[in-house]
Amino acid sequence: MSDSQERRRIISPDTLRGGAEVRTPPGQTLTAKWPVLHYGSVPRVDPNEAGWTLRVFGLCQRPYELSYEQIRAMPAIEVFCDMHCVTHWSRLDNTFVGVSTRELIERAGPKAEARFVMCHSEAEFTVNVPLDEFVAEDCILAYGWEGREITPEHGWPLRGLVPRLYLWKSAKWIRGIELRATDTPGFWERNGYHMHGDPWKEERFGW
Ligand SMILES: Nc1nc2c(c(=O)[nH]1)N[C@H]1C(S)=C(S)[C@@H](COP(=O)(O)O)O[C@H]1N2
Ligand SMILES: [Mo]
Repeated sequence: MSDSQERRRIISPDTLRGGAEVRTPPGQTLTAKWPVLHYGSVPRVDPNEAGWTLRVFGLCQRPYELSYEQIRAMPAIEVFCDMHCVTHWSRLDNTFVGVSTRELIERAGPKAEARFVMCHSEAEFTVNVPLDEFVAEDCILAYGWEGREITPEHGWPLRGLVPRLYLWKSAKWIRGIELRATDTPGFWERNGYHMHGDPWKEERFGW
């Protein structure tokens, strides 16, 4: 990872709500461990293989692809945030490292009609997020957690991180970001999860 002294550090606003109790959304229980949850098996990903790219496409002026090397050469951002899973666990005080979603999106020149993103991952996993929330300051594509590389089961080489929504909105093994005019359900949303997923409103299931 690059020199930590040069990193911009972002504090996710939900961490500033108060003590642990106040910071824990309704219906959640705190855990010190970080559970692993996903559909299917952990994909084997070699990001330095020729075929691996992160693709930004859809409703934009300049769709593009980046190699993993190019992503790791971008300015690294540190995000301090809490994680809230729809299965009722929350983990406070996490420090992730990665690259700014806002920077990635701006580089593509989104068209005025673009209002949502669909994140695309390995094994055809998808997740939908409103564009304005996806480019929030505390959203990154992450490769580090607590001073180490994120493990493959948590989404290495690259995972989305949208701290203000339930953790299912944070796509592990991400490979693409699609800009869209309309909101379409992703993988878990098609299986009954909420289209938005705000933990403070308990937007767990149903549309
Ligand atoms: N690619 C992919 N990303 C995914 C999922 C998945 O099934 N596939 N599940 C989501 C769900 S439901 C949760 S709760 C979080 C869990 O992240 P973690 O295993 O790192 O705790 O990943 C999210 N990202
Ligand atoms: Mo989940």
